[in-house]
Amino acid sequence: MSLLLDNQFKELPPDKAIDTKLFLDAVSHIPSFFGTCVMKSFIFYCFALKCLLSLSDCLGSNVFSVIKSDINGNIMKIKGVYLKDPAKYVSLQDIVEAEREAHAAEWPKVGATLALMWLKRGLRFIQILLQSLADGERDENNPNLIRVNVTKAYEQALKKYHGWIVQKIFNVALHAAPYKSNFLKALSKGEEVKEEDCLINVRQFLVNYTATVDAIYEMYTNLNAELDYTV
Ligand code: 0SG
Repeated sequence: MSLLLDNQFKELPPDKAIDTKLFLDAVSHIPSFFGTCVMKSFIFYCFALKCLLSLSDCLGSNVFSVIKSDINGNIMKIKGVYLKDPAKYVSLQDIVEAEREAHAAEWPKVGATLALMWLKRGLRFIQILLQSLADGERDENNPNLIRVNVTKAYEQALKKYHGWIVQKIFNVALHAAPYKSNFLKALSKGEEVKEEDCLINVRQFLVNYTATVDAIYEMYTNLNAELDYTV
């Protein structure tokens, strides 16, 4: 069975309200994915770099754990607000609107509104990466690399929010991106699945996932909650 289809996002209702609990359940599986596929390949890359260049402390050895804890931190922050009053915060929009009322001076750079602002960018990155793979976009000279797909996702979802230093860190991480075959195998929970069969699951997963990410972006636009500062 596919890791993605085990953790599918739910279909949105007609008003596109995103149920907070269902959303938190679905995104909670994302950080653990770093332990299976991305981390393994990165640790191998750093080990090789270390051997080759005798680097005592590989520059990027912590990049994926930083990303993992960043995403985890976003999720925990939203969950923390939700658990204070689940009946009040049924949808993500309930949370963002309540914070707008409660923290008018700092909003939207505050609380779960800020956490969701960043989380949605990571989710968009994953969406564009998966969509690009599902669409068969590839480097014809290196068809088992996913760098073109990762770069496309980064440029469209994250780059404009990153200053020079973080963009350089991305370049290091890019070279540690797993091979497509390993990436798809991890999505299939380690099973040997034909690429096309795995991509069928990816396309299926993307239906509700994309609708959810789009709805969060739409909400931020409608509430004028988007910020474009860089880190
Ligand atoms: C398969 C190969 C994958 C390659 C992936 C490369 C991805 C890009 C690498 C870039 C490394 C980014 C590392 C982290 C950067 C963070 O600084 C930024 C900004 O983080 C926010 O900063 C926090 O998330 C906020 O936390 S909050 O919950 O408390 O609100 C807050 O701290 C904010 C600053 O606050 S403020 O100054 O405004 O007060 N984070 C990002 O850029 C998001 C990165 C997401 C990457 C997703 C990659 C997914 C890969 C999936 C692979 C399947």
